[in-house]
Amino acid sequence: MTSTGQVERGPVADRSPLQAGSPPGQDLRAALDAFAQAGQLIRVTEPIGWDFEAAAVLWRLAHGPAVVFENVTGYDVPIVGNVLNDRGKLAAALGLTVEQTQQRIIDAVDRPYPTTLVESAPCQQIQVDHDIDLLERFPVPRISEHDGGRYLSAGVVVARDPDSGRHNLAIARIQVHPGNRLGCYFAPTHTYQFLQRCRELGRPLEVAVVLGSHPALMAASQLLVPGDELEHAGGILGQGLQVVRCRTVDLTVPAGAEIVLEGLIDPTVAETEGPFGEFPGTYSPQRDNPVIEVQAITMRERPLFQMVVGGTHPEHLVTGAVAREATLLRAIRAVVPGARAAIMPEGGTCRFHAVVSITKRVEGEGKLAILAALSNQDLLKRVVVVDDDIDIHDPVQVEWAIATRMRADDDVVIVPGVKSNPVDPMSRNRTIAKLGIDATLGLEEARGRLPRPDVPTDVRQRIDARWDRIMGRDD
Ligand SMILES: Cc1cc2nc3c(=O)[nH]c(=O)nc-3n(C[C@H](O)[C@H](O)[C@H](O)COP(=O)(O)O)c2cc1C
Ligand SMILES: [Mn+2]
Repeated sequence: MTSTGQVERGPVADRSPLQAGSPPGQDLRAALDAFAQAGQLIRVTEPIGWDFEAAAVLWRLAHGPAVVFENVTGYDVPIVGNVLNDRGKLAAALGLTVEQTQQRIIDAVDRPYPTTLVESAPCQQIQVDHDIDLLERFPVPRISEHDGGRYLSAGVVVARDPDSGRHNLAIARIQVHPGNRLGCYFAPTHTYQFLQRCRELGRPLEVAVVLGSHPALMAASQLLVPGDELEHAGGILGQGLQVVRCRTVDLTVPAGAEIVLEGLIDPTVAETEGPFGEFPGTYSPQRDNPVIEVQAITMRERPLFQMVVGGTHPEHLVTGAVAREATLLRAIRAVVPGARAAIMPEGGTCRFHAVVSITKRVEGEGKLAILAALSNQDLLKRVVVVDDDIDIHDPVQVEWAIATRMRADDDVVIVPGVKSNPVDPMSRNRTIAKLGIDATLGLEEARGRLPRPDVPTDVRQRIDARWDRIMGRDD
């Protein structure tokens, strides 16, 4: 694997704004256009099967371009993947740098944009409300070898809080059975809580599964805040999200979606779902889980079918990372104003580990950042805090900071027995120990210290300017 730093600082991340002066588009097609301009899109015309083959190609291009499979065996619907497999993709779709994107997501939490309701929408060009056989209509892929079946893996589940009425977004794995029944899994976060509330109220939960989304919507779906996530998606886009009313459920969905499945979850029903290859690099077991009964499909005329490769594929990891990193940084900044950036690296599955850089102003801020970070997310169980001269995207620099700025007896914090998340394969009795490493220098130690050994900057620049000649290349 190449170093994460190289991946994230690639040509996509460093692009200047794509459409200076004009707002970015809001749908998957606009994002694909942005990727194409950045040289980050491939259209495959060779026949590719939904049965592991699309996943195999996306694995081979793990951190690479987005892919449109134009010719999927047996279907007239293209598959799209690798839309958010690299932080630079979201940045490119927004016309921002990776650093600006992190700040944009933080701002989106504090400043949601109201949605704009439209009457007619691309996602309702075609409407189907009978003979709903999803496997006949869509090239639903098989992804990992031991998955229990064919899965929608990029479906954003839209639902409303039964009490407040606000809209929530959550990507969930969804197993497609023949006909109109979908098996799905919800960890005990918002959608799960809504379902519990519906059980108390004795009514079904209305849902819409949105397939084919702008990466800003995918990122918004991963926010761990209790706001209206359609409005937060607008905040990330920097413009109000256009939405349209669903036809058979009381929900609104992004007007530019490719495919929308409208349905109900009866909270008293559970059927077999799984196994499914999950982000920790383990399979979730087969269990009795909720079922969505699809009652209507709306879609574009020639829709694109979006997928995310499950398991430790970078798209499953990074899609979950961008919002988590931003809200983590926001929480740390509330107590350590000099917190500069946060990353949840792929080695830690973009969920379990974080690295945070701070400009330390007061002694003890490293430890304070640890405490703020570890309490911010249930999955997060190891955080490393470094000084602002460390590039947190470069695992070698982070390790160097730990090697040269940490004393294990003073700088390590372990909190045992913290409530964990059930998807952590190491949780025991539903708890986990959390680890913090303060790899920042003490203020006194930092004072008067010479910089890291290197040649003088002006000499380096002189040598750079003469480089081709020194290497014997003609100009
Ligand atoms: C590709 C992908 C697949 C996911 N699958 C699931 C899933 O099957 N069940 C689940 O609870 N969360 C899943 N997640 C994580 C949730 O989408 C995420 O935790 C989200 O913030 C939950 O939203 P909520 O807090 O509003 O419920 C997945 C995330 C990604 C990126
Ligand atoms: Mn939520």
